[in-house]
Amino acid sequence: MDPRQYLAAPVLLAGLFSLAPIPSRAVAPPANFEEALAGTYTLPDPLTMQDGSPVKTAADWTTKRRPELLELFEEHVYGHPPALWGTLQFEVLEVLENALDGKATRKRVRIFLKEHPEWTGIEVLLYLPKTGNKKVPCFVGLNFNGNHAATVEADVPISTNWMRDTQANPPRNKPPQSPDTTRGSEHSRWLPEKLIAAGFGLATAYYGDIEPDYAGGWKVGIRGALSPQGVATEWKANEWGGIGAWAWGLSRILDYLESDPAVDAQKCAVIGHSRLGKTALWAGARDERFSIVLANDSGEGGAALMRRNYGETVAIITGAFPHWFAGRWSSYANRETECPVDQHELVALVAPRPVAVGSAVEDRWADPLGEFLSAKNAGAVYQLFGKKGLESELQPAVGESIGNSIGYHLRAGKHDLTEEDWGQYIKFCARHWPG
Ligand code: GTR
Repeated sequence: MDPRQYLAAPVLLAGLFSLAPIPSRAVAPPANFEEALAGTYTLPDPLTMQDGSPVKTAADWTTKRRPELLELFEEHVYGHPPALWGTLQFEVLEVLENALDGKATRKRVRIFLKEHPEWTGIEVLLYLPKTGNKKVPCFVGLNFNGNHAATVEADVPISTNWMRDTQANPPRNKPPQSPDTTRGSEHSRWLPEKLIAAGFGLATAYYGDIEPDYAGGWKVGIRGALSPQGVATEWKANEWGGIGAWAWGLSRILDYLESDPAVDAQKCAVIGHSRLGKTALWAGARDERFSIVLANDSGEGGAALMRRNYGETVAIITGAFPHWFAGRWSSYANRETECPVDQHELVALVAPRPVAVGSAVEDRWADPLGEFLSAKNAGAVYQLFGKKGLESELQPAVGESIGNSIGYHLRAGKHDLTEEDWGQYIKFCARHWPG
């Protein structure tokens, strides 16, 4: 699907909220790709509380500003998730000791809620290198096309859940596909063999297990299940959207990993690409058990600064994908400066844990410079902890990475999660997880 199809999409939810006198059907201006027209802006200061008082110490950040910013991101961008979900249960469906030519143990685990059988749960595909009794560090990420697409192994069952049809615009609810066409189709984004060889485990799950990615998908996903009104729910402007739901799912996968004695749950890095890069960043910002956060080509609503007018904008993304966010975020279409937060503060919410942002040069829709500037401007918070962010004022050369506790790399090529990106993320994690 080409998101540019949505350039003139109306912002349906704008005007529902009385935050400002905005038109009820704001139209998204076309995306700008001229750096000279990206506009000027002043970023909100992560080190100033909303009442104007300064954030001077790491303790001020941890006890006051971090909770305040999390609340602001929930209220204005991603929505509040529910506080309770009942009893989480795990069912180990398979343990295969000789996966990936004998180099890995493969597990399949179903995560579900005892009190909500109407939600079918999350099936996790877990590959772990053979390390004897040594617990292994793990990458944790959601995939776009089903677990059978993330691997070339022929005996990983094909997902029977809703699939996104990338040919259709808008995406339609597609019946399960034949294994012949989708098995391994996302292998190049997950490369379990490479991760295993580097000594890492991989836990991946299909994002559609948590909530199918279309406007009414919540009705059969976790949001519908957990809402007291079920499918009759009328979402309030500050309640969670799809990204909030998928991020919730990532935390439930981590709940399972904490219970698996083969996994080093102190070394679990959350990773995602594109809309799932936005999701990984939000999950990692909220859930401090993720010890490293990796956001690949995450763009608008991810690492890219919303105040920069370059590539996808709030108006465009909330017009095309209103179900991803809290309804309120669409009210900032064409008036981003009114939003109390910007995305460098989302990156900063990971502090003091390491966070890496990856961009691709040709991925102009995601605004690579905006992703860099966000990572750069999160640095002030890391400094409170005596940690270094990006010391350079400039993006690195293509193919290079920079940074310390905040990492950034710029890859040649298009919007994708590639072997080169993985090389950068493996290097970043190995540096922060010595031993
Ligand atoms: C696009 C959207 C981007 C990005 C991408 C993806 O259509 O405009 O923000 O999320 O989808 O997830 O593939």
